[in-house]
Amino acid sequence: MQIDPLPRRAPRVSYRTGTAAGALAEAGTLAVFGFGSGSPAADDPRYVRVALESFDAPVPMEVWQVDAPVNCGTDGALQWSAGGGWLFAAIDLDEREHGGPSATARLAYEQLHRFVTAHDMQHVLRIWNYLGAINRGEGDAERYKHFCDGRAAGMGDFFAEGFPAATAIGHHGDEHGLQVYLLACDQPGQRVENPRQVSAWRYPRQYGRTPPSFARAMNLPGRDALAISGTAAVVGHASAHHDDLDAQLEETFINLETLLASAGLAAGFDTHSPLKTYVRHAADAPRVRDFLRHRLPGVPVLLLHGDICRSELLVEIDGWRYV
Ligand code: 3EB
Repeated sequence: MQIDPLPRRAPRVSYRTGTAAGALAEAGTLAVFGFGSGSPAADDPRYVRVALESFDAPVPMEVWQVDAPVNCGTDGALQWSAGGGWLFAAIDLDEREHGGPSATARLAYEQLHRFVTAHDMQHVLRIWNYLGAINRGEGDAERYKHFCDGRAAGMGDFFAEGFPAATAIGHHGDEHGLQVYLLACDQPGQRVENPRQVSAWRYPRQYGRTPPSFARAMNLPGRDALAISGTAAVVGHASAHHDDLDAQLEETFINLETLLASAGLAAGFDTHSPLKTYVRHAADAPRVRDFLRHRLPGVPVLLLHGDICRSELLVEIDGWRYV
């Protein structure tokens, strides 16, 4: 007789102020993220300092919570936590110790792959990647292209059935630092693509030797939330509105709404739809904030200083839509 799997309620993601220790002490806390050089240190495997500066004061932290007791630990360079069928894992590597961006990305993905497989949490649903100087180098020599090579090599055939949703952003911290963290589950999600955009893994050769390996979004196993990948002003495979911030924001919004429709969700974002917005130029942050306040009143938004992986793109948005 087939036994129905337990429903997996999506982790709740919030942005809030307060102390990391306080958030870590709450029941069901799977992960806490501090942003920027002013974020506190905390000696807990569930806590990660992300090397992106926030444009908000006080700087919010991001908190992930599940409806179950949570275990956590470290395993070599990995830190992890697990509860209720969900797994968080993070790795922070120094490129100088591993031979550059490609070899480091490969190692990070090999380690994460090994770990999720060993813990029966093979369904990697969502991944974030933060690397330094992402746009340095021309054409095929750009560091992002090397990252894409190493990521694909480290993934191997593990994602043969389809890629996770993802974000890849350039940070302004120690430029040799690569941070990768993920959310996995013991049940599969469902990938969502954007009909306005060429799937990233099918991008033509002009964007690099190795096309970026990610899905545009992921419906979580319980169908109660959509994890939205980094979304920018890409139409077809081309970047639209080079160097026009307002037009890129409008195009990004059309892409976000198209993704929601493609995922079978009602339109719009609400007070339970936390979004992260990555802004290339600090001088653009106030304008981006105004745009978001006007277009997404009441929606929790974290505004972060980061480089988008194509140098002509000025802004990118990722996040969550709960059903
Ligand atoms: C794009 O649409 C913009 O390499 O993991 C967005 C999300 C982008 C994820 C990645 C890249 C990635 O192609 C760039």
